Amino acid sequence: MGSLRVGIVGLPNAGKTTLLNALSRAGALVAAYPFTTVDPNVGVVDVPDQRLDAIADLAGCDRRVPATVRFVDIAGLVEGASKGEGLGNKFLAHIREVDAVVHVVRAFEAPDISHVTGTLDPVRDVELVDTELLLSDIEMVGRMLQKARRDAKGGDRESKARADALVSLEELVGQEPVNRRDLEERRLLGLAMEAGLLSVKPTIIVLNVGEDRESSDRYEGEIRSWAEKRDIPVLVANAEIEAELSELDHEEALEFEREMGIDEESLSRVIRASYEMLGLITFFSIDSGECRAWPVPKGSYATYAAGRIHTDFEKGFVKAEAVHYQDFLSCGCFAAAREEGMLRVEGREYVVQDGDVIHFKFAT
Ligand SMILES: Nc1nc2c(ncn2[C@@H]2O[C@H](COP(=O)(O)OP(=O)(O)O)[C@@H](O)[C@H]2O)c(=O)[nH]1
Ligand SMILES: [Mg+2]
Repeated sequence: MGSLRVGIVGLPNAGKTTLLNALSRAGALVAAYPFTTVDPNVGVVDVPDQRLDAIADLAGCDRRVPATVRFVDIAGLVEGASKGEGLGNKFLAHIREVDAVVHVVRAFEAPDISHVTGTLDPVRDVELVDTELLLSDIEMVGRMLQKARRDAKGGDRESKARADALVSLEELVGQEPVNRRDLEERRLLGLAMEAGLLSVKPTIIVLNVGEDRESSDRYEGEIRSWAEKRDIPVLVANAEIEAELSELDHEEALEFEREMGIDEESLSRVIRASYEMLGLITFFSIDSGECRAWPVPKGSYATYAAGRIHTDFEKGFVKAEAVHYQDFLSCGCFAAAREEGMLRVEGREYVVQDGDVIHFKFAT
């Protein structure tokens, strides 16, 4: 699942890079596992999960491998990006490739850090970015429509149907805000996905607040009422402080958080929300002293899950022995779970559930 990615977008100086740095280190801090940076713009971030520790403690595993989310810092969005301003086209190409979006919005005051739009106004900023993405989508659908019309000229029925569908999609994308439900109802979601429409990608907003509580609360209220109408979740973080905190050791960080009255969960929430946005659930494996959390898309079959661990597991799949982690915790081990009738024997098409602890049997 290493290929699923969350793109971090936002205006320059909104705090994207700061957030990515904080996330990368925070993930490592929470799970005490080294993060890997593939390139400076990409952070592979551990997903904090207390279930992993609980299972590993009980099973006596020394090694714990959490699930990860890959975040990509996508710089270069400015007003006019859809017309190729700034890094516009390059930016838009990168963001089309991600599976979900974290939109960082600046809500911190800092006279020395310039603001591209002049003044602090999170709702205006979020709308500006939103508009660029929308314009770019409209252009994208327009181009696809032109091509479909050309193809349809020959009288080809499929191309004609495609052109008709694109006309409907164009209408829908033109009226903000588009949502997945509308698209699904009108059977246009597949086409929207093919186009990589930005306005349809699962999105959360991270409001990057400063230290002044009063103005933070005000901005938060404004952003929330904007986002609510669009079904976009809002999370609040102070990226700069989080980045500084992530350089301290765990005890120091806790102390500092208490003093500052900071919500220690803010980064974990961003990571978890991103994970869920990607449509991922977690199953666990225990093997030779290693307990591992595996991300799979919701609705995955047991055979697919097996293949995550090893291609041999998928090819030679015989059965999956599964126990929900709560039952695993109450029984203490696989053998006890089997005795108490908690261990389920599942076949190839078993739909893996979030929190399953699974042992695969396979033949070579
Ligand atoms: N005061 C304050 N400064 C911040 C905060 N977040 C980021 N910055 C600073 O703002 C500048 C731009 O941040 P950066 O992460 O590079 O923004 P990007 O352009 O969106 O990647 C840097 O100097 C950061 O240290 C914050 O929450 N509070
Ligand atoms: Mg940056």
